[in-house]
Amino acid sequence: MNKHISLFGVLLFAFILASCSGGDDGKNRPGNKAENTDGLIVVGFSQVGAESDWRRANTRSMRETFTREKGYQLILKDAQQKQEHQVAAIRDFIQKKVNYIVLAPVTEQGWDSVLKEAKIAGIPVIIMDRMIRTSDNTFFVSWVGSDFRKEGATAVAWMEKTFKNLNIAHIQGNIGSSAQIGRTEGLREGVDRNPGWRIVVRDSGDFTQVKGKEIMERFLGEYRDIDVLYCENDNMAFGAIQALDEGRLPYGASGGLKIISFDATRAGLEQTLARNISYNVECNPLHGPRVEKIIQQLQLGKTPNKIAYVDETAFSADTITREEIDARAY
Ligand code: GYE
Repeated sequence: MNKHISLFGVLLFAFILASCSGGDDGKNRPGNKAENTDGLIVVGFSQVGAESDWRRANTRSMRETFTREKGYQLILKDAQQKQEHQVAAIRDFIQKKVNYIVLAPVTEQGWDSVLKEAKIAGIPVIIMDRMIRTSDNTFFVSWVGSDFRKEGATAVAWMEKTFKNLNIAHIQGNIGSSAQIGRTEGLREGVDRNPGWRIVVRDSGDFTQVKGKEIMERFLGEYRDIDVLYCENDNMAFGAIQALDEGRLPYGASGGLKIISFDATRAGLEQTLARNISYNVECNPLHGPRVEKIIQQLQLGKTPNKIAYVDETAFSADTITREEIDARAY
């Protein structure tokens, strides 16, 4: 009898163990020392592109973090701002049986099927920078990035301190990306609250300098009575500045049209110190060490935070200092 009980006990224990490791969560959190034949942890990284200074700093941060010396093999694929390239990259990572997939998604929607494939393959997915919308929250283990709506609200709070009546020109980032959605949402809330504010022209410049210039040229052809340009990243602001220079329209913190920008990259802050950009809201791209921390937690079988926002600040042309720019890591 005793023998039977203990045999039953062993079987039950084995069953519980098997069901724990076979569960969906177990698949997404290996908790093992997954590594390639050289003993390196293989990380497949699908990057949006190289559209901006922010993006290039983000790529650099990932490359500097995931080095062979530190025990990683980084496979980086640049999607040139195309979601279909990202989907293909993720499928390739699955085939290569990488240990982790890091995705910086170009847009929020459209990831369900490919992430399901990663989940079935048992490869944990970490989302970095922009967010995704999925039908199943277990398609990714963790996300780290910025609170884009808060960034928009920060810019709007500055506008509210400064202006009552406003004609606003709005250059948006990639439509459908979290950075665009949040920053646009922040502005929309400001316009809703302030009866004297009007958005007079709006278009998307895909976060690039070339498009920022093109759009600003067109705006100026249509409408010259603009008080504020709300520009959703530094590079598009650089393009807009070129167009303003060529169109000979006064702008800057000392008089004329005011430019608000996002990212606060070193080049963006130079333009802020020069008083060309009046207000620049920080967006921090140095996610490499943050993603590494998540991977290290997973390696130890720990559960990282599902969502982690980065702390950010903002810089005004009236208060920024040379020291702040020189201390900037990107
Ligand atoms: O603001 C922009 C880049 O997703 C936060 O993408 C990122 C944005 C950033 O191209 O410069």
